[in-house]
Amino acid sequence: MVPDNSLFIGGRWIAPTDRETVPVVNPATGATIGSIVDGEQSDVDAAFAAARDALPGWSATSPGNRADLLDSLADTIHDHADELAVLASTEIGMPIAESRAGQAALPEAVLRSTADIARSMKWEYLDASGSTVIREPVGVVLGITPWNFPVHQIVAKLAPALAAGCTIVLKPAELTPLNALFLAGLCATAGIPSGVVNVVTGRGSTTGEKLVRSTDYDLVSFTGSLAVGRHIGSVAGDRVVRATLELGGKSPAVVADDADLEIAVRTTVKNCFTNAGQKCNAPTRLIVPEIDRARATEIAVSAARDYVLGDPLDAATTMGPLASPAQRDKVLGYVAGARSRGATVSGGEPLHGLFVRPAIITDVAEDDPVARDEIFGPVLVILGHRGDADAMRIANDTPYGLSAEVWSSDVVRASNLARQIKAGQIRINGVRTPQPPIAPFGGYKASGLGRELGPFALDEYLEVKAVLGNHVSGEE
Ligand code: TXE
Repeated sequence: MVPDNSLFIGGRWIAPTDRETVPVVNPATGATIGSIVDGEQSDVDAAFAAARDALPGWSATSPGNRADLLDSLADTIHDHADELAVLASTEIGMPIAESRAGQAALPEAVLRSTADIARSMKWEYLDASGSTVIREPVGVVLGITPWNFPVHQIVAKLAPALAAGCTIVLKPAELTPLNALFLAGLCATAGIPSGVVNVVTGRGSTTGEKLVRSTDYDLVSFTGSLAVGRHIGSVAGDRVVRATLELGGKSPAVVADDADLEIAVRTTVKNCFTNAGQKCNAPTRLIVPEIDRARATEIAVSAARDYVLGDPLDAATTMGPLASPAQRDKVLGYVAGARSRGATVSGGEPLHGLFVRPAIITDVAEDDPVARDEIFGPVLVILGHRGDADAMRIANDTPYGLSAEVWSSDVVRASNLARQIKAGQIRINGVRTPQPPIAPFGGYKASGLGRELGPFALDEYLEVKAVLGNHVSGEE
């Protein structure tokens, strides 16, 4: 269903013959599983032209019809859930159970909930001032996505964009382009009109840069690193084009002194090590009462030792490889750095290929790089606090603000703590994955701009027009 070296533009597979190709590699085995073309300027122009041509027809379709097509795409994803999950595990190395939940079931749920939101939204209404308020699509969207949750991250952009009446050009990560192309095929199967969804593959520094520098889009929605997000945001800002940015995190899991330490620590380890820790909202800083730090470390170390690393397609595997040599080297570098600065490190050893044992690190300064930087790997840092106020200080002492977790046996206390944390999504007492499809997702501070999922996501893709004076003659 995914032809090699092809782009999906204007509802057709285009296979340019004069482009550089980039291999797609299974990180668990090192085997090449396909290849993609590095899209050139002419591909970029063709994709935006197709999206621009499709815009008038698609935006004129009624919100109800668009919602029906999103449901149809959800049905199609449901029918192909196994293929999507296997492809995600093969491209990124994610254990198959995680792929099924996050790369098939969650995208399906996001599409269905977005369709419901579109049906119940007030697209046009008369407000108290007598103005007619009209919601209109922003226009052509450029969506640039990373590799860590390849299907979900695309659908989190595609669903609200299409519901709003926008058309989209997608540039998936070069590590996981096959998922995006497969999804494009599913869009066609679901009956989404030609040109509404287009996929241009290629590397970030080449194809991505050409897409971002184009003047043919009206909104860019990016998920990825802070550095690239800053760059894309500045290009968009310069052109006064809307940008939504979903960037990194260094999320805290705060454990109050009345929490069940064992459950809190074990759940945090599990949440942190999903997808081998390559998760922007992973709780990577476990902040426990200082008096409990040694015990918390023991529990975490024992939980980390239970991980079974191996073939992501084997149901017994609980952790796959890291996604690329760059990710593995980054993780090993941080672990070695912490060790050299006197930290106590358990795990973190490289195994064969891109496999790395999960690491639990403690006895580090709060401003140590392992406690401050987004590592994006299976590394959990344990810090001690001296009461709720101190825990809040540590939790908020980060440039990021994507998510957080709070643990307390007193729900009122937990909820008070949640309100004090500057982050876009906070989970109390292990209310956990899967991400509810309508809970807003996005960051405070350097974690980004805007929100994905739920009604707020739709607003990102809509302009609001107020038409004042409803008298045909123009009289008062
Ligand atoms: O991300 P990039 P990478 C963080 C995480 C990870 C680090 C590097 O810390 O270790 O980023 O990962 C495209 N113009 N996150 O290098 O480079 C690129 O092709 C246009 C957190 O993979 O940000 C891909 O499609 N596009 C994060 C996408 O941007 C460009 C998820 C993301 O790649 C571009 C991923 C350019 N100049 C990484 N340069 C999260 N928030 O979940 C790159 N791209």
